[in-house]
Amino acid sequence: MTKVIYDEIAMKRALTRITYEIIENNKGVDDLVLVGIKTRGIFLAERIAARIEKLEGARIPVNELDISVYRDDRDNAFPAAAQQVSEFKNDVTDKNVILVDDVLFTGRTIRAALDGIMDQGRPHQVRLAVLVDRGHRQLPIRADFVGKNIPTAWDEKVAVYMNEVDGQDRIELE
Ligand code: 3GP
Ligand code: 5GP
Ligand code: MG
Repeated sequence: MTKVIYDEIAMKRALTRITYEIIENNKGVDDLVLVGIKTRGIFLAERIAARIEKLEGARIPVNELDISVYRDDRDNAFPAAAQQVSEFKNDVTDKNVILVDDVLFTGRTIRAALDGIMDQGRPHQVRLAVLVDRGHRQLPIRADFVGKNIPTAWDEKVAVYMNEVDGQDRIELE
């Protein structure tokens, strides 16, 4: 059985609200840098940046982060030192970083992402924006900006579809 969490319109509204919250919480957009995690976090970060540009007239940089090198549970086929870490386009030192991902679950991805960010500079602050928080944290990590909190069973799955990769905007609980 699947349950629709967000249709296209509700997803738009959630992203617009999160964008307003980010601007208000940051007291403007000075020193803001967005970091999107791998596939869908990057598209979400780009959507937030587009909204900020509309509202504030400022183009906020979006950087891409692939956290697979930093995971604590990855298969250690290659030593971390030999793996390619792609550099951000922007320096994050002294910046207010907003880390963006689609789903927050155990928190291990975010812990790894923090390693990835710190490898590239020393931000003034890092805050987290996610579209869905599905619970089951295994680390002391929480999101600052949340689309929706969805209580889930451990083995349930939140399916996130985004236009950029899936041809539609929709979130379902499976
Ligand atoms: P994403 O790159 O768009 O975030 O982890 C690889 C992909 O699989 C991710 O896509 C993620 O959304 C999706 N995925 C779906 N269910 C799960 C899950 O339970 N755990 C993890 N790690 N990824 C999941
Ligand atoms: P965590 O590291 O917090 O356990 O999981 C977060 C990462 O795994 C996110 O990048 C997210 O994409 C993915 N993930 C975990 N659970 C789900 C889920 O139910 N649905 C989707 N779409 N992604 C998930
Ligand atoms: Mg993700």
